[in-house]
Amino acid sequence: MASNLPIDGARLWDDLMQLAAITEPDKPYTRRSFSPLFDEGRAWLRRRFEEAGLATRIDAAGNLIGRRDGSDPSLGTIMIGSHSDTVPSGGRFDGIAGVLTALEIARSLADRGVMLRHAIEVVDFLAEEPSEFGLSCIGSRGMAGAMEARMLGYNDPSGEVLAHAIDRVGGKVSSLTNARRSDIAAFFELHIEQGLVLQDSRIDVGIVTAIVGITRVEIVFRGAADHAGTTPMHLRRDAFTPAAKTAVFVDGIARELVARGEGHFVATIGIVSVAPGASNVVPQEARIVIDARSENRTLMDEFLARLDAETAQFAVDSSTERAVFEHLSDTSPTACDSGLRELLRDSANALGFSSTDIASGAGHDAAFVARIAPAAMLFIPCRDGKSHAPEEWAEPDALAAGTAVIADAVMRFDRM
Ligand code: HGY
Ligand code: MN
Ligand code: MN
Ligand code: MN
Repeated sequence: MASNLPIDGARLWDDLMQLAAITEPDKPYTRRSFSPLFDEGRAWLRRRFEEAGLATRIDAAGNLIGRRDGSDPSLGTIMIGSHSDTVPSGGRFDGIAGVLTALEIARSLADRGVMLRHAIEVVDFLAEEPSEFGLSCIGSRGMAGAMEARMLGYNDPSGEVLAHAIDRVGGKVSSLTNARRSDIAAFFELHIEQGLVLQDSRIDVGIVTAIVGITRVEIVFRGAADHAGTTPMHLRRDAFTPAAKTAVFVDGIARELVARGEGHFVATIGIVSVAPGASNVVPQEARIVIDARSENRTLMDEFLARLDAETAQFAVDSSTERAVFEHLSDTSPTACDSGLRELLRDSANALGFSSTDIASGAGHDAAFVARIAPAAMLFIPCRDGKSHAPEEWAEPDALAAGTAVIADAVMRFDRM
């Protein structure tokens, strides 16, 4: 039996388009974490949270949280949320769909004067996308007590240190050590699928089984700047050569691991920089960041070991130095809570929506929240599986349907 918490799909859609419009005008849709546009988006969200009667704050990890107390404080908190930052030239749904559907649920409760037994919190997690500091899921990592001291020392190209940036957006790094939450009874995150399964199978919602493990490795090769015209090939210490060999190696080993059929494996080199960066200067330094993902930890460990061995050899072969080989971050595969998945399935059925189990090849804040609370994710279809690009699109009805399913599951959980 559906719990019938009506969702105002038009209000939700209007909010989404308004927040999405806060973007770098010449690179839609870009609202990078820690940027002035991110702050503008946060200010917009905070106003919306407050209009919905939520007690709003920024926690020590820099997460924006809106809270509506429950009737029984002993029962803890039902948390719903996602992130409002984007990748460069990203889309209008990745992240903010999950924040705004959470807000819509809180608003629907407020509109009807419904007080749940649990408190409910709407969350915009800080910097879910890999930030300019090289780290992703900064806010959820902090909330889960998983922020390592070394990470707070990471800096961005401007030289700002992450600890300073978190404080700058309202966090309090000095209190991070006791930021780990223990009161969250359940966490739900709605997200676009960022894949083709739901669209191709014409299924309304995806109930996420597990979230892929992600390891990001930074490698810097250092050689010697030389004249491109007068330096003979055998005398060069070209830093880009080992970097280029690494790119070919990573592509090859990823395909080899996939061919074994022991689970999902992907590897991407999305960041490449060369210094000094002139066509007539032999590169002195080359920096790459590798993003590798798998739900099979053994495959990941083999990849990392071979990457270490091969790139060390590439440096020797090109008379350069592998100056940096650092695991910027490393998360293992995360299973979503089976009880909450069951609730989502019951809610989808009760509301007449088709559903399927689905694994997530994308990383999400839920993977960190799962370290401190039962966590579940609901996917809605996105057109042609496209995401991390301006063409990203989801239908208003799909957004409303996903919100209704989570709202129903929240009401069911609250009554358990
Ligand atoms: O990169 C990811 O998987 C997510 O979109 N942050
Ligand atoms: Mn993303
Ligand atoms: Mn996302
Ligand atoms: Mn996420």
